[in-house]
Amino acid sequence: MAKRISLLLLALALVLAACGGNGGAANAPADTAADTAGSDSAGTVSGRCGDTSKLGAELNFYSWSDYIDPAVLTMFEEECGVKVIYDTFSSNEDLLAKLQLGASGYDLIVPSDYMVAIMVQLGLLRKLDHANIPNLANIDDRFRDAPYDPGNVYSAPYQWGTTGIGFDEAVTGAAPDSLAIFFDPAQASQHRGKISMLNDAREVFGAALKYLGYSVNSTNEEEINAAKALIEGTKENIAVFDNDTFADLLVSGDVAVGLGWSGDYFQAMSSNPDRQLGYAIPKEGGVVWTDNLAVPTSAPNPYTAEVFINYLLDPEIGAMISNYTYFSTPNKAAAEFLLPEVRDDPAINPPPEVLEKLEFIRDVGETTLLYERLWTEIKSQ
Ligand code: SPD
Repeated sequence: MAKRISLLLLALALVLAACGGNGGAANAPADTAADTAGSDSAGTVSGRCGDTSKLGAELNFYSWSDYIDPAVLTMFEEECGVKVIYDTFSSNEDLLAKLQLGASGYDLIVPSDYMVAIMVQLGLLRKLDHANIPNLANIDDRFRDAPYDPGNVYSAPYQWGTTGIGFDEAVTGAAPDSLAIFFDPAQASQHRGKISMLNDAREVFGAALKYLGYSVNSTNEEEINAAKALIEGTKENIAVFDNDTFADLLVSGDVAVGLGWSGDYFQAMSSNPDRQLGYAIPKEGGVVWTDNLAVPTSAPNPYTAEVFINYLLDPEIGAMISNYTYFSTPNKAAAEFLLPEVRDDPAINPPPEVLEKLEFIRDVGETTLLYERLWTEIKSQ
């Protein structure tokens, strides 16, 4: 269904492009930092492509796997003449490492909440020129003043979701609703070798901390060490720590239960309606997150990146993305174009009483090093 709507919108975009809506920019030079002011007086295009005379021929987009409807990339290329090269990373920490290595060539990246804060502090992100992103007006108020970037100075929210329990009820017998399935030895050992966990220190520590009744952002060494002991205690039950294929592993039957990101599990559930796959937000609470569009300081094509951000924040494009990823959209104006199954599922768009139990991962400053050291110890045992 989602794919059919994508194709329809793609066909519409091709017709508009053929009618001369926005000229292509395949021969336009790469834009420069000095070239990023709003529209010029001569050649302004009032459409989804900004001022095409300023667009680069290519845009290097560095994001998570399975995180956009590929039809959106084709549509942008057909409409605006910019080829989007989509490359993927697996974790915020991998993304940070890549940027810290120096000029990455990436024009647009997708860090999560706490990583935006870290990157801003390190001077790795460029301020956004809001004049080039009028669709920021489509963003729901609650995403406008996030503590990691008040006023969206450096970032625009892209998708949000939760971290929870994906399961195959045909194997688990009942729908698990507690983190005990991972951390209670009696329960976890029933699925020995059939459990997956995210390959992400803050996420896995966050789950263990929450199970113990602590904050996912604990900076208390005793609490963090107790969480470490819990993770070590269940390590023999874990088949794999993975951020990219955990939902596929559930589908293939290689794992029976996992800690993973909501939309990835929902994509798997939607593609396998005959299976008893499910997703639950842990009753103890857990992690809620927002991933954001941001332009690295070193981006070769910042203007093109901002035009593409604006394109992604278009209401119909925003809906196309969520209808494909099954993650939630922060784009209020997209709501009317969402598939009912995406818009109305309380596990995809949790009600306030569930959201209350969830926490955003925050930058914990120097304690980050402690989490990383303990994580390395856990992984290397
Ligand atoms: N397959 C796309 C997954 C995107 C998940 N990003 C969430 C990061 C939360 N820390």
